[in-house]
Amino acid sequence: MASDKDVVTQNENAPVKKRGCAGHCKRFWWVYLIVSVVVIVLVVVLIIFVGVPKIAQKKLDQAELTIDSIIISDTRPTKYNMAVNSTIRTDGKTHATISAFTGVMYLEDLEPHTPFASVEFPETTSDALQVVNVSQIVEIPNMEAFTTFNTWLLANETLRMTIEGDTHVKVKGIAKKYGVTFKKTVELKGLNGFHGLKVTDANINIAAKTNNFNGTVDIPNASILTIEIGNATFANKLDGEQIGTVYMNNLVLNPGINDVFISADVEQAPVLDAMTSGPHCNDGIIPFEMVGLDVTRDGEELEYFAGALRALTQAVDIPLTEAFARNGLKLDVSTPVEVTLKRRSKPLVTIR
Ligand SMILES: *[C@@H]1O[C@H](CO)[C@@H](O)[C@H](O)[C@H]1NC(C)=O
Ligand SMILES: *[C@@H]1O[C@H](CO)[C@@H](O)[C@H](O)[C@H]1NC(C)=O
Ligand SMILES: *[C@@H]1O[C@H](CO)[C@@H](O)[C@H](O)[C@H]1NC(C)=O
Ligand SMILES: *[C@@H]1O[C@H](CO)[C@@H](O)[C@H](O)[C@H]1NC(C)=O
Ligand SMILES: *[C@@H]1O[C@H](CO)[C@@H](O)[C@H](O)[C@H]1NC(C)=O
Ligand SMILES: CC(=O)N[C@H]1CO[C@H](CO)[C@@H](O)[C@@H]1O
Repeated sequence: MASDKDVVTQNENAPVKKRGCAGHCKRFWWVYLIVSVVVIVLVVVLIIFVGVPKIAQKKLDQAELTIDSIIISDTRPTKYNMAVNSTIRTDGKTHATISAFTGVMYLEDLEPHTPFASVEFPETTSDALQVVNVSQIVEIPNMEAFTTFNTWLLANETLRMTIEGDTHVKVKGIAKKYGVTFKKTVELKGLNGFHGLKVTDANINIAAKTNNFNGTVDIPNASILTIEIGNATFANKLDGEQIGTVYMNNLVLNPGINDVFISADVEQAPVLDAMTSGPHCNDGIIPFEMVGLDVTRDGEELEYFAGALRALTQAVDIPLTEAFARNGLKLDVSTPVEVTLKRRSKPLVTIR
């Protein structure tokens, strides 16, 4: 290198003889040859060691990842099975192979970025459309991080998740593999606090103290996740006081509307009070609240779901007039309305 530089420098400093070029070129042809070879080698080396990796990284960054569905199943206290069906789209102009790699997942909008899962991604190519489906056991690397992910998934309308891992790209025609980073942030729809949840069927047994309520809840799942939760229990609250326990056994949330059977042990006195006096005696729709207590599966605690359900207070309005009527308790909900109307000088309407 040093001698080449010297030669070039000499050349630059040499007085410019415009007419004597032919002779000069003949004498120093070997200098030009060496300089040309060095330049070509440098350019090739730059392309291979700087250009191609940069292009490879850029191409990888431009690739688009779509998560089509995620299934969380076989949930155990410290591990579960995660299946992900995803698609990677590129412009399809490069021919390259991306090595298999371990990708970690974390919430993009929560610092510090703490992985809640680690997933093995298979080797892929840079074809315009790549389907990447994985299914594997995930050992929970950080319980708090996974609980937080579930909390956000449950509470938020959307959440951003990043998948990141170091891998290698092999470009067709070049033997060398280049180190690149796979990093994609996707926006997932969350369960939005079960927004839109409603009880479509309610049954009461006024003669019993336990297991005296059951019904069907429609739980909307706006997300693309299927989650096997297990046996979940909730505190049933009325005016902020716990008056019972709600059970949802073998709870699995699928994308779309989920009809879930619930049963409960509920203290009847506060409910009867609410049905016969106070602001809800008119319509018989009682505004309960549900807060997560526990989640178990085959008797084992699933802390990462329980923590998420405890963080959410879910309002549930339950129409109870018909359920009481079926028990022979005709709580004439129109009575208080009539009383109000009678107090006025002329009755306006009769609400039935
Ligand atoms: C991925 O697709 C396959 C085939 O349609 C299906 O059997 C599997 O359950 C899907 N996995 C997920 C995570 O949706
Ligand atoms: C991968 O998932 C897609 C849906 O996302 C499905 O259509 C395809 O059949 C799956 N392939 C395999 C091999 O599971
Ligand atoms: C998601 O919900 C959590 C609380 O449940 C909140 O602290 C966080 O800011 C939300 N994040 C986004 C991105 O909405
Ligand atoms: C629901 O409750 C009603 C009234 O107590 C009862 O007759 C019915 O058997 C219960 N349904 C189930 C599936 O337990
Ligand atoms: C839920 O509880 C019921 C009744 O105790 C039990 O039969 C069932 O196996 C439990 N389900 C799970 C997923 O643990
Ligand atoms: C009520 C609701 O949010 N339903 C959505 C549940 O998830 C499916 C598929 O992800 C959507 O199509 C529904 O609109």
